[in-house]
Amino acid sequence: MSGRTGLFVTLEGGEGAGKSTAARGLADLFRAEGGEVVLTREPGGTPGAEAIRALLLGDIPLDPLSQTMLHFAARADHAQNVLRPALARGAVVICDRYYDSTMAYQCYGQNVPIEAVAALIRLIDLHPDITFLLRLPAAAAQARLQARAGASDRYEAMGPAFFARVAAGFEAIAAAAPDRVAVIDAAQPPDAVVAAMRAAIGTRARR
Ligand code: T5A
Repeated sequence: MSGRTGLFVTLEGGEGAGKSTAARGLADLFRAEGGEVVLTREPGGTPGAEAIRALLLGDIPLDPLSQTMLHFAARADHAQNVLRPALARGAVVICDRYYDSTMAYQCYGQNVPIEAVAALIRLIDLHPDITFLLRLPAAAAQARLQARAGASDRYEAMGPAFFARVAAGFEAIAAAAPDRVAVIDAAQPPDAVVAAMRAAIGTRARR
């Protein structure tokens, strides 16, 4: 992207893998090193995208293709109004989920055609410098979510077969893009997860 000098980091994985915890830890680490850090999430990150998030995580029935288009509607607003400007300013941008989640949840999980999502990814045309796939066995993720009380959203309410397809999707994405996607053992303590991410970033050139 023209004028881009920042670093775009995304975190991916299943429910309860520890993405939000790790994203906060990584942001703290970069802030301590100096420079601007933007910590954001998808779906969400702008007022419009947060409104779409409420619809997506709510319980109004929505066809999977409709969900896909809503995820990209939110993403387009987020990319245009938060991600691109922050990267142009030279910020480190840490985003909790991005387009790999659409591939994993909507394509692998809900049978939306991969080519449809690939076309939308090309349309947005903003790619992470590095993506962390936080890998955690399903039983461990379930234990973490049960320990954290709260109501289930649209996706958390899906069954184990759905989550197995999503996990397989993330593994396929990582295998297909080893230069971009780094797999992290998310069963480690939070500090170790953050340290592993920071070490992986340290070996990659900033644009
Ligand atoms: N979605 C999203 C799509 O279907 N398509 C898309 O394109 C996109 C972008 C978003 C939902 O939308 C779907 C995917 C999601 O279902 P969300 O609330 O943002 O909803 O969902 P998650 O990203 O899954 O958020 P969670 O909070 O459920 O999981 P996290 O962020 O992976 O886990 P976190 O950090 O909140 O931690 C969970 C618990 O584990 C503990 C934490 O303290 C917390 O209690 N924990 C650890 N415990 C031990 N060791 C560690 N290393 C730990 N890390 C965290």
